[in-house]
Amino acid sequence: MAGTDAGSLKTARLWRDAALRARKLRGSLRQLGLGAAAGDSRGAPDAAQLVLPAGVGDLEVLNLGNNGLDDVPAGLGAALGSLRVLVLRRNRLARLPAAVTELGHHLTELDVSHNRLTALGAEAVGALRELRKLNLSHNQLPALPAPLGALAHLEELDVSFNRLAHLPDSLGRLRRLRTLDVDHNQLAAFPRQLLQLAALEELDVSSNRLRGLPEDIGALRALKILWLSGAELGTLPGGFCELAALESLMLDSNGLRALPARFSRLQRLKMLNLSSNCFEEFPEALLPLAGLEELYLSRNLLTSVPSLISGLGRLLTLWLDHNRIRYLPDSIVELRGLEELVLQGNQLAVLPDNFGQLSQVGLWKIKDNPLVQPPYEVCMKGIPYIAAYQKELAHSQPAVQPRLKLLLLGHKAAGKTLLRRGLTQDPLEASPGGRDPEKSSPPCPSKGIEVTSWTADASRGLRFVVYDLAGDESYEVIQPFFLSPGALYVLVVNLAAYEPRRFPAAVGSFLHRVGARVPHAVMCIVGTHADLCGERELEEKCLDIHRQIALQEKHDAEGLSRLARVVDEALARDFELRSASPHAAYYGVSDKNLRRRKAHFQYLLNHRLQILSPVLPVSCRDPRQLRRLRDKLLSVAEHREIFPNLHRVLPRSWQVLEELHFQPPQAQRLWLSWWDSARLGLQAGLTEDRLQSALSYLHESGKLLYFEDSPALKEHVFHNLTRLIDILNVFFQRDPSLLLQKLLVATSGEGEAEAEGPPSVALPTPGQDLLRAAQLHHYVEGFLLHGLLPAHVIRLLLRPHVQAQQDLQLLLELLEKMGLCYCLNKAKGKPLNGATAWYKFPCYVQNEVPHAEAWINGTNLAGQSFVAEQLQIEYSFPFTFPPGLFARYSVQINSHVVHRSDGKCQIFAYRGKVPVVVSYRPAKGVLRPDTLSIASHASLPNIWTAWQAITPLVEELNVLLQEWPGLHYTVHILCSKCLKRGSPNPHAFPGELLSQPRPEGVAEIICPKNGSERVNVALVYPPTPTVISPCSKKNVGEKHRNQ
Ligand SMILES: Nc1nc2c(ncn2[C@@H]2O[C@H](COP(=O)(O)OP(=O)(O)O)[C@@H](O)[C@H]2O)c(=O)[nH]1
Ligand SMILES: [Mg+2]
Repeated sequence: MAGTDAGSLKTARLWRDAALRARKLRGSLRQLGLGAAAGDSRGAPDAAQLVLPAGVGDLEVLNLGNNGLDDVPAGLGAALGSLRVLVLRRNRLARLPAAVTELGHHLTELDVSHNRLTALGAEAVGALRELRKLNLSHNQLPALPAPLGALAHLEELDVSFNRLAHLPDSLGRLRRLRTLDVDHNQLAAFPRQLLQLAALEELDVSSNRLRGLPEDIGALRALKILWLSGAELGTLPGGFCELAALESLMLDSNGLRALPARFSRLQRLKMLNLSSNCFEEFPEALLPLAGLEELYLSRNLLTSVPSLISGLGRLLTLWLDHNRIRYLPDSIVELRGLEELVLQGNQLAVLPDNFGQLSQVGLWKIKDNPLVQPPYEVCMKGIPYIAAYQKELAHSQPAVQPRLKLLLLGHKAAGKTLLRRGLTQDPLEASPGGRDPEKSSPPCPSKGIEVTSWTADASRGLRFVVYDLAGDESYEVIQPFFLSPGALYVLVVNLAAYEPRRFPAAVGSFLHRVGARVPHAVMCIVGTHADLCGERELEEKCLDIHRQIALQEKHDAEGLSRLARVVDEALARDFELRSASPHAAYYGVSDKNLRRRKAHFQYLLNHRLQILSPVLPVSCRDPRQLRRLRDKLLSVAEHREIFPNLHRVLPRSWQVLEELHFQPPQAQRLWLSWWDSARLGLQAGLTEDRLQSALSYLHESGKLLYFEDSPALKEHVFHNLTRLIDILNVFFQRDPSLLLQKLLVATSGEGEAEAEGPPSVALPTPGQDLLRAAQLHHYVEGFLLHGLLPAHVIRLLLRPHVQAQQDLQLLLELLEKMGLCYCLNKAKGKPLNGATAWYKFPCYVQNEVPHAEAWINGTNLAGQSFVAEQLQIEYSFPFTFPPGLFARYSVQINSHVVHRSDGKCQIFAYRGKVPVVVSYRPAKGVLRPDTLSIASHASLPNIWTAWQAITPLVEELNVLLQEWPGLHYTVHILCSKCLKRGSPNPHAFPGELLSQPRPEGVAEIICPKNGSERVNVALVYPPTPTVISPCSKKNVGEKHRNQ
């Protein structure tokens, strides 16, 4: 061995191992790879002290990539007499090694990409006379030597990502060149010598400042693929149309406004990308290109699409997003083959009739359009729903129904309820004398969430459905259900109590919450108690709120931009390099996952809350001020750009169906059976087969609840939202005396009403009253402490809302579906055989930690924990933690676990025989955000059992988090080694790895925390990638929730 230091010893071992490996695999040594395993480059040799093993004379392929080399071993050229392929990519070479010259006469492929080359020796290049493929990309070359043009056999040349300002004239002599990549250089014009390359089939000149193309570019007769992205072309010359062999053409980001008239001569064109240009008119010159399969016109200035587009009969992909298109031609439905249709971010209000015929469309994006016909709630569900709507519209008359959901949010005692009463009161009734609105309806303790219908403008039929969302924390679990897109949000602040330091609690947190649930929500801020503030005070407080909103917004946006930049930097480094640096952010994360992450940050940045300024001060006791506020709200609601929904067009039958549901006698009932609903449907002119689409729409638009996917619930229509909310309020008011009183009243009437009631609470004889009260007290206590209630007590609580046993059953199903409680002792779908069903409401659990004994006793953990490896997936929430998420999640995981034991912030449970722990840790200051983690353990050989235990829980959480499309959170896989060591600050691998397959041929991953410790790959990557990636935002913003 050449040296005695550790580096060269290691080098020697590398060589030997590789040689052995190669021999073992192939018998004779023809290929030798010395590429370091991912993550290994830091310890790799940096001096050229490599010594060749013996017997490499037959070697044909040598891969020295990814080794941090700044030279190659001396004598390499002489020893490798048969070498054809040499790979030196991802090293630190500053010049071509001398050995390359020696290999020249037999080398056919050379890859020196991703090095630090600043020059190529003319002699070295000239020696490579047999070369067919040469890759010099990602270096720092300012020029190429002329002898390059003498490589007569060269077929593929890649010099992309360098600093080339010119190409040598000799390049034109490469008569066999088929592909040439010169993209991402500093060329200032199209190099004319390239026009001599008659064999060229693929050319990439993107990202150079060409500022135009030569008129005779048509000389490239064989060219099939041409990349000209971001080349500052401005226009195309007429001669461009002579490139008759072209099949794929990228012309995005070139400031183009038009195509040359004879563009239609490019009859072989299959793919054309014209995105991010300046087309104001649809480029008609492309309409005769009958063979076109993919057309991208995203991010232009188009206002319309010609009806002749139907001539592009082979079209599979059509992207027209982010233009200003107001109408689509009816003929677009003739493009029957379309599979991708992207229309997001335009001005579309109406889709053509028969649009539903585009049944092949799988990729469909339509959000961010002011849709009214079909309304957004229909469009976002997909083409089949559009088809059903259009069919219905053809059957019955269209109807417009201006109605808007208005949500009052804010702290307890902010003035929401008084404001609502003041606003919704009949203006004629409120005399100008200033009668106290509170007196007209006597004050009562907060009833929780309330819904009222308010005809704000009778002449125009404009109606608000007002949701008064209780400010009390108890309602946090159910509040998010009511935050939905397309509503007008009113944040109420008590100005008399407001102080600048109370901003986060009174305003900031509400903005975060709404923004996380409904990214683009429209919000105005109303300050109440204006009558109790001095004029100056009023002004200062409003100004302070205004200023702090702007500050918070700026802070959040900057934070997101910073995070987006980290993704950009990671992307710029490209996958292989990323996989070699365990200490870097996004270590090992695939380009696809990074791009997805990037897109999500972009989405978050582009969909901030729309906060209407200024803060509107009002005294809820002054009718005149209330009237002014009402007019203000009306003018906001009437804004077509902000609330297109207000003008949505419905088939009259759907509207009649809705009205019938809310007419007596059925209006009073808590729910209707499907058959009741179907009867109303017939009255509205809807046959049974058409009822489903109508109900689905009414569900999406928040008029009623109809769960078409739930076997337990789909036979029912929950149309009485007011009463449902009353029922929810019963569970969430958390007042022990109220609860007890309800139970006592209910049981006192037990005897007559309930013959089949459970014995424990039935049979009230006078002497047992005390006993009964004590028992009920016990239940209430158990509920408020542990969230536990038996079904028969729930039934008592729900008097008089729920009477019959099957009604109770249905209601409990509904609560489970909403994720508010789960049944402790019922296996899904199986009957209980008469036993009492117990229900658990996780949001009520008070004990800090679960009963650990329950967890430990069940297993043979003792003794095993020494060999067990920890798996822990951690979600952190830097801006805001979704209210009620832990409680909702507790319910959601119930079908996956057994033997669970719940604490306020922790759940111990089992997946089969494997233990799992779910923990929530509230934020501590700004440095420690809220986290939610899912953990399990197993011995290394059995680690797949731990993965099997946590993977479904991870996927379940990802599904739940999709209800929060505007939420920023990160996912990490904590390092097992660090966890085992008990490190307080374990290393965190990017959670994206969960959705990636294990890297091939890699056994260990490096944890940079503890002196580059190696972690078995099975402790970082699951055996099979998770289905839903943590950052995937499928249907971002297209959440279908009640509205
Ligand atoms: N003087 C005055 N009192 C108000 C005003 N708005 C609300 N209040 C009172 O503030 C208290 C809390 O109001 P309420 O509407 O119940 O608040 P909520 O918890 O947000 O619904 C009640 O006593 C209201 O009468 C206002 O503008 N001026
Ligand atoms: Mg209230």
